[in-house]
Amino acid sequence: MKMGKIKSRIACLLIVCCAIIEAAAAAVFTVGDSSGWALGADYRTWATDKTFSVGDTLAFNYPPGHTVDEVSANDYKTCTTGNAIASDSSGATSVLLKTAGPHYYICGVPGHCGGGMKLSINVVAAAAGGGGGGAGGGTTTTAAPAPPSSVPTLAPPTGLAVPAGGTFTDPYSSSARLSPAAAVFCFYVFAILLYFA
Ligand SMILES: [Cu+2]
Repeated sequence: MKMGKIKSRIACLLIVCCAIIEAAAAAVFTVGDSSGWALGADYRTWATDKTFSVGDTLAFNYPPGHTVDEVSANDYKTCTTGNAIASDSSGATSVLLKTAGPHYYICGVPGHCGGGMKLSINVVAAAAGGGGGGAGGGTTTTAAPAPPSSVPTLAPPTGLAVPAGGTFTDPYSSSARLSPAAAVFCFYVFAILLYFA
Protein backbone atom coordinates (compact mmCIF):
# COMPACT_ATOMS: atom_id res chain seq x y z
CA MET A 1 0.00 0.00 0.00
CA LYS A 2 0.90 3.66 0.09
CA MET A 3 2.19 3.53 3.64
CA GLY A 4 4.87 1.00 2.79
CA LYS A 5 6.14 3.15 -0.06
CA ILE A 6 6.42 6.18 2.18
CA LYS A 7 8.29 4.24 4.81
CA SER A 8 10.85 2.94 2.36
CA ARG A 9 11.30 6.45 1.04
CA ILE A 10 11.91 7.68 4.59
CA ALA A 11 14.50 4.98 5.10
CA CYS A 12 16.30 6.08 1.93
CA LEU A 13 16.23 9.71 3.03
CA LEU A 14 17.62 8.78 6.41
CA ILE A 15 20.52 6.85 4.91
CA VAL A 16 21.36 9.69 2.51
CA CYS A 17 21.08 12.22 5.32
CA CYS A 18 23.47 10.31 7.57
CA ALA A 19 25.92 9.79 4.72
CA ILE A 20 25.95 13.53 3.99
CA ILE A 21 26.50 14.39 7.63
CA GLU A 22 29.34 11.93 7.94
CA ALA A 23 31.02 13.25 4.78
CA ALA A 24 30.59 16.85 5.91
CA ALA A 25 31.92 16.11 9.38
CA ALA A 26 35.30 14.84 8.19
CA ALA A 27 37.50 17.42 6.51
CA VAL A 28 40.57 16.88 4.35
CA PHE A 29 43.33 19.45 4.82
CA THR A 30 45.90 19.76 2.04
CA VAL A 31 49.07 20.60 3.94
CA GLY A 32 50.55 23.85 2.61
CA ASP A 33 47.65 24.18 0.16
CA SER A 34 49.08 24.78 -3.33
CA SER A 35 52.68 24.79 -2.04
CA GLY A 36 52.28 21.26 -0.78
CA TRP A 37 54.90 19.68 1.49
CA ALA A 38 58.05 21.53 0.51
CA LEU A 39 61.09 23.44 1.72
CA GLY A 40 60.57 27.11 2.41
CA ALA A 41 56.90 26.92 3.32
CA ASP A 42 55.59 28.15 6.66
CA TYR A 43 53.39 25.45 8.17
CA ARG A 44 52.95 27.27 11.44
CA THR A 45 51.11 30.04 9.63
CA TRP A 46 49.24 27.52 7.48
CA ALA A 47 47.89 25.74 10.55
CA THR A 48 46.97 28.76 12.68
CA ASP A 49 43.50 29.42 11.29
CA LYS A 50 42.46 25.78 11.08
CA THR A 51 40.68 23.51 13.50
CA PHE A 52 41.68 19.88 13.19
CA SER A 53 39.23 17.32 14.53
CA VAL A 54 39.39 13.59 15.08
CA GLY A 55 38.28 11.98 11.81
CA ASP A 56 39.84 14.65 9.62
CA THR A 57 42.63 13.85 7.18
CA LEU A 58 45.92 15.58 6.40
CA ALA A 59 46.96 15.26 2.75
CA PHE A 60 50.69 15.78 2.14
CA ASN A 61 51.64 16.21 -1.53
CA TYR A 62 55.32 16.31 -2.52
CA PRO A 63 57.74 15.22 -5.23
CA PRO A 64 60.29 12.43 -4.65
CA GLY A 65 63.01 13.30 -2.18
CA HIS A 66 60.86 14.00 0.85
CA THR A 67 59.11 11.96 3.49
CA VAL A 68 56.34 12.50 5.97
CA ASP A 69 57.32 11.25 9.42
CA GLU A 70 55.07 11.44 12.43
CA VAL A 71 57.36 12.12 15.38
CA SER A 72 57.35 12.87 19.10
CA ALA A 73 57.19 16.41 20.45
CA ASN A 74 60.86 16.24 21.34
CA ASP A 75 61.98 14.98 17.93
CA TYR A 76 59.85 17.73 16.37
CA LYS A 77 61.54 20.40 18.47
CA THR A 78 65.03 19.15 17.78
CA CYS A 79 64.39 18.02 14.18
CA THR A 80 65.63 14.54 15.06
CA THR A 81 65.08 11.99 12.30
CA GLY A 82 65.22 8.22 12.59
CA ASN A 83 62.70 7.66 15.41
CA ALA A 84 59.51 8.16 13.39
CA ILE A 85 56.28 6.74 14.79
CA ALA A 86 55.14 6.32 11.18
CA SER A 87 56.73 7.29 7.90
CA ASP A 88 55.81 7.46 4.25
CA SER A 89 57.54 8.66 1.09
CA SER A 90 54.93 7.87 -1.55
CA GLY A 91 54.48 11.50 -2.62
CA ALA A 92 50.83 11.51 -1.59
CA THR A 93 50.58 10.75 2.10
CA SER A 94 47.17 10.71 3.64
CA VAL A 95 47.09 10.83 7.43
CA LEU A 96 43.83 10.09 9.20
CA LEU A 97 43.73 11.93 12.53
CA LYS A 98 42.47 9.30 14.93
CA THR A 99 43.41 10.75 18.30
CA ALA A 100 42.95 14.11 19.97
CA GLY A 101 45.94 16.07 21.16
CA PRO A 102 49.13 17.34 19.57
CA HIS A 103 50.53 15.66 16.49
CA TYR A 104 53.94 16.36 14.98
CA TYR A 105 55.18 15.78 11.43
CA ILE A 106 58.58 16.41 9.89
CA CYS A 107 60.39 15.52 6.69
CA GLY A 108 62.86 12.75 7.46
CA VAL A 109 65.45 13.89 4.92
CA PRO A 110 68.40 15.45 6.79
CA GLY A 111 68.23 19.24 6.77
CA HIS A 112 64.66 19.50 5.54
CA CYS A 113 63.04 19.80 8.96
CA GLY A 114 65.42 22.64 9.76
CA GLY A 115 64.51 24.09 6.37
CA GLY A 116 60.89 24.44 7.38
CA MET A 117 59.38 21.02 6.68
CA LYS A 118 57.82 20.62 10.09
CA LEU A 119 54.19 20.76 11.07
CA SER A 120 52.62 20.64 14.49
CA ILE A 121 48.88 20.55 14.95
CA ASN A 122 46.48 20.12 17.82
CA VAL A 123 43.63 17.74 17.14
CA VAL A 124 40.38 18.26 19.02
CA ALA A 125 37.78 15.61 19.73
CA ALA A 126 34.99 15.55 17.13
CA ALA A 127 32.41 15.82 19.91
CA ALA A 128 32.38 15.34 23.68
CA GLY A 129 32.09 11.73 24.75
CA GLY A 130 32.61 8.61 22.75
CA GLY A 131 30.46 5.62 21.90
CA GLY A 132 28.00 5.81 19.07
CA GLY A 133 28.49 2.19 18.07
CA GLY A 134 29.71 2.81 14.53
CA ALA A 135 31.64 0.26 12.52
CA GLY A 136 34.76 0.48 14.65
CA GLY A 137 38.35 -0.22 13.77
CA GLY A 138 38.00 -1.67 10.30
CA THR A 139 41.19 -0.08 9.05
CA THR A 140 44.53 -1.69 9.62
CA THR A 141 47.60 0.27 10.53
CA THR A 142 50.01 0.33 7.65
CA ALA A 143 53.08 2.18 8.79
CA ALA A 144 55.99 1.88 6.43
CA PRO A 145 59.39 1.49 8.07
CA ALA A 146 61.38 4.70 8.31
CA PRO A 147 64.13 4.99 5.74
CA PRO A 148 67.67 5.18 7.13
CA SER A 149 68.21 8.84 7.90
CA SER A 150 71.74 8.85 6.48
CA VAL A 151 70.59 8.05 2.96
CA PRO A 152 68.50 10.60 1.06
CA THR A 153 65.48 8.73 -0.25
CA LEU A 154 65.24 9.39 -3.96
CA ALA A 155 63.73 6.04 -4.81
CA PRO A 156 60.64 6.05 -7.02
CA PRO A 157 57.37 5.74 -5.14
CA THR A 158 57.06 2.07 -5.99
CA GLY A 159 58.67 0.97 -2.73
CA LEU A 160 57.89 -2.56 -1.64
CA ALA A 161 57.01 -1.65 1.92
CA VAL A 162 54.96 1.43 1.11
CA PRO A 163 51.26 0.62 0.93
CA ALA A 164 49.35 1.74 -2.14
CA GLY A 165 48.08 5.26 -1.75
CA GLY A 166 50.64 6.03 0.94
CA THR A 167 48.22 6.04 3.80
CA PHE A 168 49.25 5.69 7.35
CA THR A 169 47.09 6.06 10.34
CA ASP A 170 48.34 6.76 13.76
CA PRO A 171 48.62 3.55 15.71
CA TYR A 172 46.50 4.48 18.68
CA SER A 173 42.84 3.99 19.43
CA SER A 174 40.06 4.22 16.92
CA SER A 175 36.99 6.32 17.49
CA ALA A 176 33.38 6.27 16.45
CA ARG A 177 32.91 7.31 12.84
CA LEU A 178 29.60 9.04 13.36
CA SER A 179 29.69 11.70 16.03
CA PRO A 180 26.98 11.72 18.71
CA ALA A 181 25.83 15.15 17.50
CA ALA A 182 25.29 13.80 14.00
CA ALA A 183 23.45 10.79 15.38
CA VAL A 184 21.11 13.06 17.36
CA PHE A 185 20.52 15.15 14.24
CA CYS A 186 19.67 12.02 12.25
CA PHE A 187 17.28 10.93 14.97
CA TYR A 188 15.43 14.27 14.80
CA VAL A 189 15.18 14.13 11.02
CA PHE A 190 13.83 10.61 11.28
CA ALA A 191 11.29 11.64 13.91
CA ILE A 192 10.09 14.60 11.83
CA LEU A 193 9.75 12.46 8.73
CA LEU A 194 7.77 9.85 10.66
CA TYR A 195 5.51 12.55 12.04
CA PHE A 196 4.60 13.81 8.55
CA ALA A 197 4.30 10.34 7.02
CU1 LIG B 1 61.98 17.07 2.66
